[in-house]
Amino acid sequence: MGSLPPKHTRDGSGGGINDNISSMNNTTYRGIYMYEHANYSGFSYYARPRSEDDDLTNNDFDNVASSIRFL
Ligand SMILES: [Ca+2]
Ligand SMILES: [Ca+2]
Repeated sequence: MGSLPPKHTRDGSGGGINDNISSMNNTTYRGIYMYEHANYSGFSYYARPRSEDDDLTNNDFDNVASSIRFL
């Protein structure tokens, strides 16, 4: 057949994520903040150390996170 389809490229500037996270699994012993916008701004979601959340829709944070900060 023809050529391969173009690869999907992620355009997250600064962090490598951009509105792609629907669940999280914090396997570290540090708290993690996820922020609505790049550069740690906007609405934030806090993940406790050693916690997981397989559904961020009920946190109003589905496909929202654009930056992450480890405490
Ligand atoms: Ca949740
Ligand atoms: Ca965002």
